[in-house]
Amino acid sequence: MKMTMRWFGEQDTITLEQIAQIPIMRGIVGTFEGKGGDVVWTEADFRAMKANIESHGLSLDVIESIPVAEAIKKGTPERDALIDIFCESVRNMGKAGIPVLCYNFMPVFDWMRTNLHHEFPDGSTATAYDHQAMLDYDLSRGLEARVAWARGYSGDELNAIFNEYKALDEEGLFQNFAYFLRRVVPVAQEAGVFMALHPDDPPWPIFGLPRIVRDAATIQRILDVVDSPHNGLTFCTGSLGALAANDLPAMVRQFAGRINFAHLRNVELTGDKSFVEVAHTSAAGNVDMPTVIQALIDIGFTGPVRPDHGRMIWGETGRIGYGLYDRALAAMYLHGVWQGLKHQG
Ligand code: DNO
Repeated sequence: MKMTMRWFGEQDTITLEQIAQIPIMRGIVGTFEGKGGDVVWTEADFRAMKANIESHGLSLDVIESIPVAEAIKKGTPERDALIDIFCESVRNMGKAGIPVLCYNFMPVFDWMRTNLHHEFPDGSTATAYDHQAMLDYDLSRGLEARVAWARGYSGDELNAIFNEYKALDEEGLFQNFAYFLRRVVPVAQEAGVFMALHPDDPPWPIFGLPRIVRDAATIQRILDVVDSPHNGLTFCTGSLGALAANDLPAMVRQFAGRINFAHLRNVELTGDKSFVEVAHTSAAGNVDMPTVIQALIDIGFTGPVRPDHGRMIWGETGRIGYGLYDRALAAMYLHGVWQGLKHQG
């Protein structure tokens, strides 16, 4: 296992110096924030990011994410040109020597929460998702930007989006995903890049848009489209842990050899399709972290791992889920559990 931390680039208020001061931190999960999947991400840009990170004694292990254009998910005629662009970016990652690409295939919206400031009795805050609150939104009034969304949407925009996706059911989305994988995975393989699909978050449809990466069966079907370690997974315990039926250690074992990256975080389930993000420690929520880590050790996982969404603690303000303090605590916790279990084994 190699401990890494997500860093959003120069505009991140958290610096590489700060990250490098976390004792066990070895790598960075980087991105070019705001850059779309409709332009080629160049080798020169990747190399510049890598050199900057390496000058702080860290390595650039993962790009999270190159966005997959909506036309690819919808399967409209422009998709071929956009897949070519995606492939070119993957080739450039390979040339720059960056081994893992985390990406997702969620229509339109990335991770979604209904409350960005859930307050715990100790005064810390985190995000929460309540399905009923989601269903109660009056979408005709639009939606403000959410955690991973660069912007909000007006009621008219939402209406247009839902119309464009109206004809697409889960099977249609799967077929479009399979088309994408058959084109991209061979390129990734040649480039030496390991694709790492992020599960849907939350792992069920929102706003009636299909979502298809949620449990062992749906993931297995996607991995089987192209049977290659380059067609792999980001094992995200927070996303998959939001479904109580998901047996996380069993899933780790099932996907041995196909897990290219791990996001380790915890959620507390608060009802049907409802949860709160909590501290990473086992006692704080429903994810039993040592059993997941034990499973990763058992399958011989040596890839990058990162703490995921943290709480806001000690008065920190900033990017929700991506403050420094709680993620640094989490990294130390995850490392400690890992080291302890390895020495026992
Ligand atoms: C949230 C992240 C996701 C993830 C993308 C991967 O913090 O885990 O936004 O980066 O879904 O493409």
